[in-house]
Amino acid sequence: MKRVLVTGAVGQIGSELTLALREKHGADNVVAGGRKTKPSPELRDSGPFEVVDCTDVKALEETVKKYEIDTIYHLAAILSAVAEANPPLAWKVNIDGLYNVLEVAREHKCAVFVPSSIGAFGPSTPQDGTPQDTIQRPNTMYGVTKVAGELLCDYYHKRFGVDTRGVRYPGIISNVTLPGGGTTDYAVEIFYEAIKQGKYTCCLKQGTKLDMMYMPDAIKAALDLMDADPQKLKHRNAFNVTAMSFDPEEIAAEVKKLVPNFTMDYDIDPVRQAIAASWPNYMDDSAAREEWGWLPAYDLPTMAKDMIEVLSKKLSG
Ligand code: AKB
Repeated sequence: MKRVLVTGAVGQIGSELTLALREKHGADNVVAGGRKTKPSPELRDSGPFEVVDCTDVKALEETVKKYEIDTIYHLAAILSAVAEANPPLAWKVNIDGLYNVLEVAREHKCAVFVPSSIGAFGPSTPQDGTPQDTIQRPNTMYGVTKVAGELLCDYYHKRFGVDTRGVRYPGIISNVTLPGGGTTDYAVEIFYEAIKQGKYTCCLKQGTKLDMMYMPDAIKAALDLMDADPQKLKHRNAFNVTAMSFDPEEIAAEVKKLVPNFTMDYDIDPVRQAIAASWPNYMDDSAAREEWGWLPAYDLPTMAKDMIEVLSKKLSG
């Protein structure tokens, strides 16, 4: 049985991935590691919780030793819009924190899952059908940390034999924990506001297409890649994975089918708009499909239907 540590366990992906890992490996075998934010009662009561700050290598190593961890899902990260507002913090968490995790993994022979992002691409990357291996010259601090992180993970595998694996996540849409400080957050907020107010003000321009994915597929991607036969992996880190691509009008039209009185207007945030414009319209994820059988279950209509159903119940309580 695996002994797992999740960093960033109270975040958008971590809060749901930790529960899925507890289901898979047994609750006591999965340690939720969070910084200061309080865990939800579900996360706190369903298994071990430790205060883990990835920038504190000693505390990180203590937790790995205490629980005899053999696999780390390293989700602690600063997202794109916050990284533009605070580049030193982004460097500290996304680079120094990752370096600490990889060093501890090397020392204690842990496998590591590290998410990269569509943010690892930039304006000179081909934007339509973005290939797995292509130009990566991002012009954001988030992107710089993500490209460096991809390379660092490859390096630790080649140089030290650490079993590093990862995907390039698109925007993740979910209904348990809100994302914090990303460029794709609008695609989550739109559902909350549609139910609460019947209207939403979008910070991205019409026509800004981005890759997106519903949380159940994001979790499946992490679990499936970590279970994949290493012999079949030609790439290891930073697999392109996507499930759908849409722009603000397309998601608004889908929401309107389910909330007929819904309306959307625009108030463009120049920082987020510039970031979004530098990212792919849609990625080619055939390497992930070929090497480890990646196949998403949700598209825009099925995701939107589920989001509205789940959030209608949640927000009516
Ligand atoms: C962000 O918008 O910063 C993230 C991402 C796509 O990496 N959701």
